[in-house]
Amino acid sequence: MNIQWYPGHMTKAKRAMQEDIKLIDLIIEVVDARIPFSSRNPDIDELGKNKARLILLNKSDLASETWNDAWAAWFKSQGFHVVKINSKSGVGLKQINGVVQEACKAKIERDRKRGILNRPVRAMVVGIPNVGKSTFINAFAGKACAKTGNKPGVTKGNQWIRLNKSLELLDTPGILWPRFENQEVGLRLAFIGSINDEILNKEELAAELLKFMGERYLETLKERYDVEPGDPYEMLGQIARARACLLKGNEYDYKKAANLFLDDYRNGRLGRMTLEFPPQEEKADEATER
Ligand SMILES: Nc1nc2c(ncn2[C@@H]2O[C@H](COP(=O)(O)OP(=O)(O)OP(=O)(O)O)[C@@H](O)[C@H]2O)c(=O)[nH]1
Ligand SMILES: [Mg+2]
Repeated sequence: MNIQWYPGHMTKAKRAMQEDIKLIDLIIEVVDARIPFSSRNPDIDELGKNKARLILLNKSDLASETWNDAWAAWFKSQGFHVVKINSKSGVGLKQINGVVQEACKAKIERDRKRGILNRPVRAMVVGIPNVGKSTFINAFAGKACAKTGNKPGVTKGNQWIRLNKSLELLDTPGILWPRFENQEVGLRLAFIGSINDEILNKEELAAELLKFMGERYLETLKERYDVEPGDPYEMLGQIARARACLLKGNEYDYKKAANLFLDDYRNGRLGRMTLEFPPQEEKADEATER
């Protein structure tokens, strides 16, 4: 399966971000803790050069805690400020104000020297589609200011949200990049729901996720769907059987089983599952957490 999704609205959104970057002190990059590498848009480094940087490991409730910590340590070692959060429950949000002040220390000091008092930090919240940028902003603001939804492409344009006297946030539409250098990246983005489902073959996608999980998280599959390791399409058939996804004549409904399985994964019903690991530590641990 060759995955590519770069609709026109993303080109426009990127241009709008390039315009607004002049006003910005800090880039807050929201990534999905299940795929912290693949959910980073390489264009953001270019866009954000010379800006203070903060990475939010969001949806940390859907990824393994051990790996969340390993990723946080890795990003720190690369010079980023990092906070792991769950925007749905609010876990982790309290730390953010302090980290923002720390990340913007140089700017605050510069302002002070010029006699500018209390100019708010302006932060642009960026990331690929569906990682939870708008949910984070709402949770952090304590009220629903930005539209959210469990599909990619919900936010359509840039929107300023004045949080308080010391911080203003700019919500932006999720953007991808024109060509995935590696198809594994495209697949993982599709697994977590950052690619428009309408352009995907869901059965093939489910088979790919089953292939991966069969290697790393087989116990989970056995427990939930009574699946035996083997050919991914056979495994999908076993899910159809376990979940009574049947067509007329009792044939397996692979499409329905694929949708059900992907939906279970995306919503964390299979437990906390990290899909990629920081460099060096790839082989170190096989742990799953439920
Ligand atoms: N489990 C879990 N779900 C989350 C979390 N944060 C956001 N979500 C869900 O993820 C989905 C996408 O959230 P949005 O805030 O609309 O994502 P976005 O990044 O603004 O997406 P676009 O505007 O489309 O780019 C929603 O269904 C949220 O409820 C989290 O920390 N944990
Ligand atoms: Mg949004």
